[in-house]
Amino acid sequence: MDSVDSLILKLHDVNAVKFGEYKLKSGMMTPIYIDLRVLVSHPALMNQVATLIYQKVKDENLQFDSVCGVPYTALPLATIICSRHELPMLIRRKEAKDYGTKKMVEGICREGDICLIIEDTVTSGTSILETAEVLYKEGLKVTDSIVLMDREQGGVEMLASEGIRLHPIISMFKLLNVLQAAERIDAQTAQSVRKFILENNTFRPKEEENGNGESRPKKPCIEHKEMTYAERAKLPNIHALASKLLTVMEEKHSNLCVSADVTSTEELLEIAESLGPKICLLKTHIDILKDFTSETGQKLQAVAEKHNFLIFEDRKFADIGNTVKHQYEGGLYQISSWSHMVNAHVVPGPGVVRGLSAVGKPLGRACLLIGQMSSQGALATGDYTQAAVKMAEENSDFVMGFICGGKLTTRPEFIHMTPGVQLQSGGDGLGQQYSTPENVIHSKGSDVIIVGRGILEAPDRLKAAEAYRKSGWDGYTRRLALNQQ
Ligand code: 5BU
Repeated sequence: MDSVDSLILKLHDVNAVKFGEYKLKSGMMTPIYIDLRVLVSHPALMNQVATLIYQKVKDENLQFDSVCGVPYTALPLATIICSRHELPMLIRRKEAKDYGTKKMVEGICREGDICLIIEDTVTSGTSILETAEVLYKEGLKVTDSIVLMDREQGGVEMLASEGIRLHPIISMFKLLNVLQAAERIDAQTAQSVRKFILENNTFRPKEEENGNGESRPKKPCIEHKEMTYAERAKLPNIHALASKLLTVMEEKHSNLCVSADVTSTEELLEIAESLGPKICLLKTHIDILKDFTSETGQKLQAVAEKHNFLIFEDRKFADIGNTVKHQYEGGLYQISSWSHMVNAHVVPGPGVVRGLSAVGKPLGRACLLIGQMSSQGALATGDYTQAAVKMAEENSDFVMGFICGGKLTTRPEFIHMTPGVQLQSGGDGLGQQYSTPENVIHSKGSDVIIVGRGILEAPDRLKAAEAYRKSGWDGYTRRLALNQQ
C-alpha cells in the first residue's frame, strides 16, 4: 500500500480524523475535523509523518536555510526533522516574553535566509501566513511550506497569492477516497464532506490593485488537478490554434513568447532564426519596421515553420468591426496573411471580434482579447476585464485566449498570455511594470510569458532567452506539481 494511504488509515485509527459536527478555529462548522494534536501520543506515527515531510523536501527539491514549525502541533514534527537531518531550526513564540530579549523567534535569524515552514493542518492558510509574517520581521524569507493535511479550502491559493508555495502531503479529497475505499466511511458521508469542502472555499482574491496596475483575477489563480498543456491541447472544445500552440509548448518545453520589438526586417528575422528553438511564439509590432515588404511576412512564416513556433502580431485592434476587417486584411501589412494570431481591445464591443473573425476564421487564425494591461494606471480592470472574459466565452470559435496579468477564467481551453515580464520586477520609467516569470506563471496562473527588452537588451540574447524559457517552464512544472496531488 502507498505510504500516504497507510498513513491516512493510521490517522483514522488514532482518531485524528473525525466525522460529525465540529467548529473550526474560524468559527465555521465542519462535518470533518482533523485533530493532529493526538500525534504526540503515537511516536511511531510521528516518525512516519516526519519521514513523509522530509520526503517532500527531497521530491520538490526545496531550498532553505532553516525550518520552523507552526506552534504547537507542528513544533515536534519540525524538531524530529531538524534533529534527524541536522538542519537549523527556529521556534516561533506565540507571545513575546515580558523579560529578557523579548524575541518572537528563537534561533539564529540571518537577514535574507530562507525558512521552510511546517504545519499540521491548513484550512485557509492564515496560520502559516501569521508565522511567515513573524519571520519576515526578523529579515527572513519564506518561499515554501509543507503541510501534512490540506483541507482543500483555499489555503494553497491564498498562500500562493502571498508568494508562498504550499506543498500538502495529504489532501482532503485523497483522504476521503482512501477512507471510503477502505470502508471506514460510507459513500454518503464522503459525498457530504466533498460537497462541504467545495462549497466552503475560504480564498477570496483581493479585488484591489496589486501594485502592478492589474486587478487580481476574480477566481483563484490555481485550481486543483490542473490540466497539463498537453491535456488542454486535446480538449474537444478548444480552438485549433490554441491546441497547436499548447502542443508546441509541450514539445519544446517552452511557454516563452519573445516580443521582437525591433525596427528592421533583418534584425527581426535574425531574432526569429536564433531564438526560434527557445520559443513557442514570436510577437511582432510590424508597424515599427522601417523596411517592411510583403516578403517580410513570408520569410517570417518560413522561419516559424522551420523552428516550430507561431506568430502573433500585437496589433491591438480597437475599432468598429468594418474598419478592423480592413486593417486586418489589407493595407500595407496584410496581417491576416502571415500572422497566426492578433489581439484586440474589447472597448468597441463584440463587433471588433466579429469583424476580425470574418477575415481570420476562414484562414484558421485566432484572436486574443486584452483583458488587462501591464502598464501603470491601465483602465482595463474589474468589470472591464470581466466583460472581456464574457466576450471571449461568447466568441470562442475565434477567440483563443487573453492578454492579462494572470489567469482570468478557469476554462482550460483559453490561453492566458502575460506581457511585462523580466527576471527582476520593476518598471521602465514609461509606465511599463514588470513581474517575474515565476510570479506570472506559478502564482498568477498565466500560461505564456511575453518578454521583450529582458531578452533584446541582454548582452547575449540566446542565453537570456534560455534563462526566461527555463524560468517560465519551471514555474509551470511547479504549479502543476502543487496542483496534482
Ligand atoms: P518589454 O520590452 O518586455 O517591456 O515589451 C513588452 C511588449 O509587450 C511590448 O511589445 C508591448 O507593446 C507589449 N505589451 C505590454 O507590454 N503590455 C500590455 O499590456 C500589452 C502589450 Br496588451
